[in-house]
Amino acid sequence: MYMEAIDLKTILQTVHRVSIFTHVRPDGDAIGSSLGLQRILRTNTGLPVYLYCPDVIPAKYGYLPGVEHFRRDLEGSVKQDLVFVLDCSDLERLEYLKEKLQQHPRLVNIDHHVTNDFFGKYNLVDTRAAATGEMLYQLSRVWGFHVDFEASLCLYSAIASDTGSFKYDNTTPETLRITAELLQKGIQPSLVSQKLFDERPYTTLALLGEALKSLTLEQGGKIAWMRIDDNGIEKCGAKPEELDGFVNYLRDIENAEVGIFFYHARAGNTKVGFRSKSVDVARIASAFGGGGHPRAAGCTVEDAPSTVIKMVLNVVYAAVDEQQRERLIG
Ligand SMILES: [Mn+2]
Repeated sequence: MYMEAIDLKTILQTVHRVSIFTHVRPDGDAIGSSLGLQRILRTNTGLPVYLYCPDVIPAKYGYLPGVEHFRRDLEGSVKQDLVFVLDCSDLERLEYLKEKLQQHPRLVNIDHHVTNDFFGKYNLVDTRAAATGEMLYQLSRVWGFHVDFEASLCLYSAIASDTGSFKYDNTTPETLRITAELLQKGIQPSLVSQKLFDERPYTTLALLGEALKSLTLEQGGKIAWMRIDDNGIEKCGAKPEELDGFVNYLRDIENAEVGIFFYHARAGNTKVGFRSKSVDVARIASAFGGGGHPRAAGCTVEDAPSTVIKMVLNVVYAAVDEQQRERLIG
């Protein structure tokens, strides 16, 4: 990482502009890293730094300084720029924005995903880093650049976001050492965690209340599920995207192995979200044409709502049964 960091510092002295790109459906690391790097480069080099993301930035990140700088379309040509692509395992993550970047002679790939395909001219990939924000702090150190309060708030938010508030296993001693240095700039951890994890619109809570009315436990509490439809969402004055994360409450129920959330859309399909503690739900979702990770997956099924629920529950019952059997044998 550091060899490349030194080359990059030299390149920074020869370019007139910098552009920073980050991925579609941006998360706290994508947004915080981009804003942090923009701030660090602006204050230490005086160069103009442009920020691009193919999606709208969710409103909850509005507290981050400079968040209004993100654009969805290119500002002029990026041919002569030094280009940073942050938190992306491959260029596909930039969707339509990737076109101007293929074969770019000064493309810098900074990322921490194990699946990174080294698409850059310069590749700073550290899979042990908890967040891209953590890598950027280290990079600023190597460059000898000052990280001010605003940049620290952005990088702290990036790290807090990707570590789930420092509670996932990617949180290393080095993560906490870097976080300690960021805190010294005057960050208020409670404010960041409130914005990133705790605060939600009133309508989201009303919607959760509505969905909870359908909460059902099956198979001795090993399966927990609930459902909602568009009428229920409208009744609460909420939007479908506010359902994000509801399925986690189901998995978090004591003794539940699998949580399933059904959203019946007016268009006639049902979006099914799965979370599990030990059952492979990616396999279940893929049986219905969906996919995901072993502990978090989803699919969309076109059938009558009650039929979808019955079909999905049957498959989950079988998977939970099979796992119980394996436990008894093993
Ligand atoms: Mn990340």
